[in-house]
Amino acid sequence: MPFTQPAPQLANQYTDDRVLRSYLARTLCAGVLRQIEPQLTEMGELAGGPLYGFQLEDRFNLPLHTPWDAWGNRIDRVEVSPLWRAAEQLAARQGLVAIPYERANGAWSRLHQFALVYLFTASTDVYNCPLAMTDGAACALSISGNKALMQRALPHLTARDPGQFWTSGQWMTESTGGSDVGLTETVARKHGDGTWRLYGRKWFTSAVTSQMALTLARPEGNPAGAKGLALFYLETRGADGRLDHIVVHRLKDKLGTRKVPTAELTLEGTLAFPVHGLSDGVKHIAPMLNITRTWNSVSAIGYMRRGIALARDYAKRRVVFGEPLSNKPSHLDTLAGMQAEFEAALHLTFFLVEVIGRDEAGELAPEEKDLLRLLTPIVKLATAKQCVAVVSEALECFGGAGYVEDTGLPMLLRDSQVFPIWEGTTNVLALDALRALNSGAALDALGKLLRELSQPVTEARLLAPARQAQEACAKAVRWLEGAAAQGNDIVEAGARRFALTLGRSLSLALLARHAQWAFDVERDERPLAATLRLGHHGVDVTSGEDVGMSRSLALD
Ligand code: MFK
Repeated sequence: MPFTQPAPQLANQYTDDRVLRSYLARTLCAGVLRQIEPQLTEMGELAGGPLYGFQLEDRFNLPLHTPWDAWGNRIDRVEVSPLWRAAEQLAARQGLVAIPYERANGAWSRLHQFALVYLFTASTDVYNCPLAMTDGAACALSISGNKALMQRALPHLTARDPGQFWTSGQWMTESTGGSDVGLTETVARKHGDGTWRLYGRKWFTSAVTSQMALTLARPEGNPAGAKGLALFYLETRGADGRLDHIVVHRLKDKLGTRKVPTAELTLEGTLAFPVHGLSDGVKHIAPMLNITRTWNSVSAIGYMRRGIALARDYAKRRVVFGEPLSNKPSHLDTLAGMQAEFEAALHLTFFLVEVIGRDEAGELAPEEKDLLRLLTPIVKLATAKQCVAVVSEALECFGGAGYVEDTGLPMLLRDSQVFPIWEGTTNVLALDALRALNSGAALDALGKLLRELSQPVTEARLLAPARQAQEACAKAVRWLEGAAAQGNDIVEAGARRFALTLGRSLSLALLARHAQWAFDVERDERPLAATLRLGHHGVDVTSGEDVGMSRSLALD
């Protein structure tokens, strides 16, 4: 018989996840953990078993757009894959959007939700995208004060009954650009009957199958720029079930997220309702962006974990040069490096989730609100970059098999590559982080947090990384002060490295704090090893003198 290689297998993705379980054991009180653990176990079983198998079988089922019916009627039917249909049912039943709005566990409800999302995400081919936008829309509507729209949409967006559940789109991107949203060309026209109707072309509308969308448009006569835009709510279909003056031109042919039906479409007089006044649309959609950016971070750690889980299992099954890969020191060192980045990213992301949960429960002090505004972009940009690096490394752990489509592995990398791009690229988010500094209040809060995180750290081997985190952050702040004196170009040029340093420093501090706890309580030195390794990878990427020479290096 010729040799055949056993394929990698996934165990229960919750019970097998030391890092998540240890984090939850430290963070949650025993009662809450006891209450949510059966659901986490169930989701972990699905994610590592039936859903994973379904995902591999569903590989060729891309969304299908049928513009016309046989008789020449424009229908723009979009069908999604069987896995996506199942994922929607599952997501609704498990309350993946509903949980933080039901708030059964108070400030911990966000953690409950996102722990489930983290387990769900890598087995459902980016169904997290419509869920993220649905959660973002529910959040933006909840704080809009628009009672009519809240009463109309929130019961659907947060429904657990799949028959009642709606998803929402977030239609921002136009061909003028996904970053500079103030250039939006879509116009909102008030008709004689008092209704608002939208006219314009949306260039990148993810999950066009959604029942509603939040979108930006410029009421006629408003000035150019972001302030002149307004936030509108629309329902995609009229009472007759047909698309409401929306023409879908085509679905995008993308590198990854290929199951997501992302469309180019034109609004040709679609009925819409202002959510919150007739200006400041970017400001009013920002709460949605902050939630979708958090989903992005949670999804990034979910994909890192998936790559590592598969690579780890495979290392025990793959025999080379006379022994399993799991006996090879060079391979183990590679896996350990990936694991350290993942553990840091997980603690960073779930820290953000904790703060959001406390914010929604009304528990944040004003300076913590400033910190939250800063955390969202830095966690998103740092984890997205880590995810691409870790998942790329995971593919390499399989050698040639990692490059072959029917292993399901290349798809992981293609899907991961979206995390630094959508919901704001690394540079756009770095500039957002600068805006979030709020005259230094957020940086003061971050410095205070880093000091607090270092206080419980007493184990001798953890002292240096805890100090390293504080020093790197302090150095970044000094860099910013110096750069500000040299002018805005220097600040902008160094913004990415500044923001990455803040994100990585905080993740190191969080990891060290957790490592101390795991060392004391669980007698586990693995988080300590992850902390030391991350410290060696480095967290300080602050700019030096070279930053002023970027232009000539980049272009000449
Ligand atoms: C897996 C999970 C993810 C799945 C989701 C997939 C969905 C994909 C489909 C998409 O929609 S992707 C497109 C996502 N697009 C973006 O993320 C936009 C990226 N660009 C930015 O974020 C720019 O920074 C921004 C458009 C916000 C900049 O625009 P402007 O015109 O320069 O606005 P400005 O002046 O900075 O901000 C306007 C107001 O909003 C300000 O408030 P004030 O008017 O009171 O001064 C800002 O403070 C506020 N603001 C902006 N960003 C904010 C914010 N407030 C809170 N949080 C933020 N993040």
